[in-house]
Amino acid sequence: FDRASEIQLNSQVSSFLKQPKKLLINGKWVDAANGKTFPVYNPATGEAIAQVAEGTAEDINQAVKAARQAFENGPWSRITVSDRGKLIWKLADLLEANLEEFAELESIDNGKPIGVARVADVPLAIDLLRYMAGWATKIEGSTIPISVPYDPGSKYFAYTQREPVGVVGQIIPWNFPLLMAAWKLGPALAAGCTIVLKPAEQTPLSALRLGELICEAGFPDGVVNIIPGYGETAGAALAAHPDVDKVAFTGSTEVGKLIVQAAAGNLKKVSLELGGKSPNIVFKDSDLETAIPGAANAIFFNHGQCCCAGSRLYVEQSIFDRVVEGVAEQGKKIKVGPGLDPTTQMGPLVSDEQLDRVCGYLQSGLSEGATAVIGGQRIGDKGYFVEPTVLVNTKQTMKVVQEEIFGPVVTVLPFQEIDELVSIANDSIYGLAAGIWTKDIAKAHNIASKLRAGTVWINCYNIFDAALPFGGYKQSGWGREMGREVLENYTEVKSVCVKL
Ligand code: TXE
Repeated sequence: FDRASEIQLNSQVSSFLKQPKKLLINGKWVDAANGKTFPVYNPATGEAIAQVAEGTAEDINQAVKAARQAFENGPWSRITVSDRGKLIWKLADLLEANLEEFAELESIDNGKPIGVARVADVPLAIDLLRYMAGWATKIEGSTIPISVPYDPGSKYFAYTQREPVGVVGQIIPWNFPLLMAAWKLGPALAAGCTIVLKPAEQTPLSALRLGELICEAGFPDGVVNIIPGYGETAGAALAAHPDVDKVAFTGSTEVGKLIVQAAAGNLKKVSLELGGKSPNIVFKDSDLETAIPGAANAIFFNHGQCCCAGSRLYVEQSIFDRVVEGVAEQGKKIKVGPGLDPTTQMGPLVSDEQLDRVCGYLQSGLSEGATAVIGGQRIGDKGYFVEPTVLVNTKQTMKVVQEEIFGPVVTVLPFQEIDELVSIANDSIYGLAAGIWTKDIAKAHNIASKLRAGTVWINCYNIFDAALPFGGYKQSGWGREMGREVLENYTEVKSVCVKL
């Protein structure tokens, strides 16, 4: 841990960190209207690594104005769908050409292991952009036969077309900073929208670097505007802005509710990807060789800072001890360290605030009678490291079982009957994801159909593809990211009816 500040940065990353970090408005990099900046920290050391222009309501106004102008009058409003797709593809190529730089930037800003950013965050962002580039030319309407009872004998030709929803505000979190930017920008651009993106204040760096690539790719001015800043100021102004047609948000359920209220002013469209407390279920007939590492990966991947983390592990009674021991064994083996150390498997949490939140949950669980088989504490006093933790002796009603911890903490509970299992698995305000481990395929499908979750993984976990929709039931959100479904978020349907 002590070596964290000594790790050498790649030269592109060091030179990027040294440049001033401004706002991208109408194709130009500008200072914040109030001239202020805010610090960004390396979570492995707690040291400030950059100062970033702090966008507020005034900057959001300017950015929305630019996005409106680009949507209505600029070259983007006349571009062919094919050229739209080519620009998105070009952005993906530029990202690929700079993969190593982005992996490092993501690691130093968010804390995640560089090896993970290199094979997951950046490649998934590239794939998503390419997948969405393909959709630009395939957003179709349909022709619809109609009969009009009060106009007998007349003939009509009716069709629908999908049009871009307009100016879109996008507010993203810090757990996958680049990937969340790609998830949001890709479909909005494919649909022909213009965008004001607000990255999370903890992790704005990769979005700003992506902004440079957006300019380099040749997107017209004003199509993508990037305004780093705080949620309560820049984010709230974007969600409430009367000239924004749609807001897309990923973050906490609590803020998701504020977004809905803010959006009510002009009834802008809203899509939300919020928290989760996903059940991961291991049956006695599962292949434990894969189920045990799978259950460990479901919670420990990205330090548990995943909205779909398999944070409630339910294990069939007869194999409970074996699975607990196995998952604990896996957790113990994880090498925790600074993200830039190539041997690190788990980095620090993103911020001191998250560290406090996760430690608060650990204390709450332990004081209510839970036992930590492994972990349960912060590691050291520098950086925001927490031990991988497995909690047993928990009860369904405890806070640690009901609330999203967003850290490397799994609670394990035994079950005996399938009906009881389904009811405790669904006993959550959330409904984002779930996992099932069994060799009995009929049982797997049967339970999958009963779980109130937007994604169910069977004999696997954390599997993502740009083509596979992702999103939540219940308080985990509205709408879907990725796949064909996400395009619904960014298009309006127009019905056109012609009397022949
Ligand atoms: O999230 P926030 P925080 C959950 C997770 C975590 C908790 C808190 O449980 O522990 O949320 O994290 C912007 N109007 N998730 O506080 O505040 C903010 O600037 C408009 C789950 O970091 O929701 C950032 O860009 N915007 C999650 C974004 O919202 C506002 C990922 C997310 O921050 C705003 C992150 C406001 N009033 C946290 N307030 C997931 N679904 O993956 C904040 N923001």
